Amino acid sequence: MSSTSRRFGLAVAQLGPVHLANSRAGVVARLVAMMREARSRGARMVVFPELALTTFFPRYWLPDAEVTERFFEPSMPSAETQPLFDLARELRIGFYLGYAELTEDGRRFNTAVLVDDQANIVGRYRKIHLPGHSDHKPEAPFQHLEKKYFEVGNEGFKVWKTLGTRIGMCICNDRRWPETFRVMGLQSAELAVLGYNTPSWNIHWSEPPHLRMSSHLLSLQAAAYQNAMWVAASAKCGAEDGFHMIGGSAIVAPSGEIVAQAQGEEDEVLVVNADLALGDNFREHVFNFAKHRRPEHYGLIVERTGAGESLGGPPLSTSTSSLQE
Ligand code: CDV
Repeated sequence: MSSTSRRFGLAVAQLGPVHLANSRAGVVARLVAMMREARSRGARMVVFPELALTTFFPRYWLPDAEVTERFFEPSMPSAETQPLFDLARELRIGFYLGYAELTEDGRRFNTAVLVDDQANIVGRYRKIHLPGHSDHKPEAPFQHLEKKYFEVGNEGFKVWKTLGTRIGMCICNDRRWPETFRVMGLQSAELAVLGYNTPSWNIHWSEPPHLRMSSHLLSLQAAAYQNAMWVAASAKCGAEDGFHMIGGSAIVAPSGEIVAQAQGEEDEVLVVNADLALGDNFREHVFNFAKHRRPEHYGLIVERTGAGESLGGPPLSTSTSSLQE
């Protein structure tokens, strides 16, 4: 039996390039315009990108003090981001915003906040899966210094009851890890929201560029389907000072189907009148966790970080089994 529909106006605001020379005030003006558009098209919530207020600075090797000074936010809201909060309260719309967080005691996180339709910050998420490296790679065309500029998030994957639903947050690289969404699913999330900055080129190996888009969409679709939740993902994209990042902002239904996808690499708003009840059938049947999950067989997921020896049969290092072929 299918449940009665529960509609939720869900918007993703993709952001085109933000160059080093662009001011925060200019970026916030673009976000404000997209928030207005999202609301006028019926959205209850709008999802903005990861590190939305500045260029994607982890591509630059710079002195730590300069990075902290130029790119991090010591408070949220701040004078520059206050217009977003004011408009959210006026229009009665919630939002997700990614930014570089500097804590009072000087710690740095890649963070997102969840803001309700009265402009209260109701949730905070600090990015857990930090990609890239911490050393300087002068031979690479650009850097990916998230491991240098941020600490690993220390607050876990939570789900917030707000805006009439249950919302989980994550950031960019987290979307490639199934654990991210399963932990949200186990807290009955109906919607997962995230922002991302995905460079079109992989500096570690010559990955064909088209795979960047396909693995991005594949990750969102698998996450949505396997956890019976809506997934909304917002890119910062296009060429920032010549460094290209993929677009492909998308809203995915609990069926795993993409129901909206950005057409270009500029500022663009997607809105879907999402039926939150669509997830119920999946939660009650194929992904009825209480009925079908077998955690007694999943121990390795929390016991091991890297891949190791097989639990049965000869050690992999000496085995001649088909596993090695
Ligand atoms: N900002 C990111 O986390 N970017 C990564 C890239 C480096 C692969 C991503 O997963 O999209």
